[in-house]
Amino acid sequence: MYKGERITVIIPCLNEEQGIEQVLRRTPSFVDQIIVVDNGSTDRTAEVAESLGASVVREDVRGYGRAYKTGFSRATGDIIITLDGDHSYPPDAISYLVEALLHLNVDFLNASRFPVRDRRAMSFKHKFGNFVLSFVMSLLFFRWIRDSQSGMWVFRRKILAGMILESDGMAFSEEIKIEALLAPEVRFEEIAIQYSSRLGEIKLNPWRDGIQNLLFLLRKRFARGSRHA
Ligand SMILES: Nc1nc2c(ncn2[C@@H]2O[C@H](COP(=O)(O)OP(=O)(O)O)[C@@H](O)[C@H]2O)c(=O)[nH]1
Ligand SMILES: [Mg+2]
Repeated sequence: MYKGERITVIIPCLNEEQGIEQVLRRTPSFVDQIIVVDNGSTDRTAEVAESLGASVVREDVRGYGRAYKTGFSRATGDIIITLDGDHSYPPDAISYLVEALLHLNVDFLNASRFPVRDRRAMSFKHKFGNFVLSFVMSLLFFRWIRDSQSGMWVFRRKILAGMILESDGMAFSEEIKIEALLAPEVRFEEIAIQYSSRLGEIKLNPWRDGIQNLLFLLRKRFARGSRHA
């Protein structure tokens, strides 16, 4: 509980036994519910997460977006915070982000990884790809967004009811931000966090996921753009 608000943390994991341990050890004690969505891991992710007090939900259908949708269906908090299980996003920033959500009086706060302060955290190729995706999203949706691919968001659970979330893959990250931006009643802000190098093996396939995310943006804009109009 934080200032009267129930807090749920959701972490999608595909073979993150190393990272999830660090993430859970550093998650603040005011968090009421921690959901680890185990996306068919073959390592000790589920055991480690359970032993550190998380509720582990298994989702056998692979996919980052799919894992989140399963996690959301179990969440009971007023405020939801998401992050990767690889310890690249800072669990220490959870209190700062929740405080900022309340202080700024917004409904969706995107934690931006840029500018990246730790040189080892992101390659030039990834920075460039992220820039292109964020730039295109900004142009298509008429709102400057610095980090369309960030996996750390803080938002009021009630806003999910008005969202149409179709992506089961990596494009889920941009989709939830687009849905938040398009809803007139949802106040959206972005705030900087420190991003660091992940533990364990990367699951992202930069070319495949980058191109898919770009195509997804275009489809979302032109196939569904008039929905909120
Ligand atoms: N790519 C991918 N990631 C998944 C899946 N299920 C859960 N994840 C988790 O989603 C998070 C993001 O993946 P990651 O490799 O860190 O991608 P990046 O942060 O964009 O470089 C990690 O915590 C993964 O373990 C899945 O099916 N595919
Ligand atoms: Mg990651």
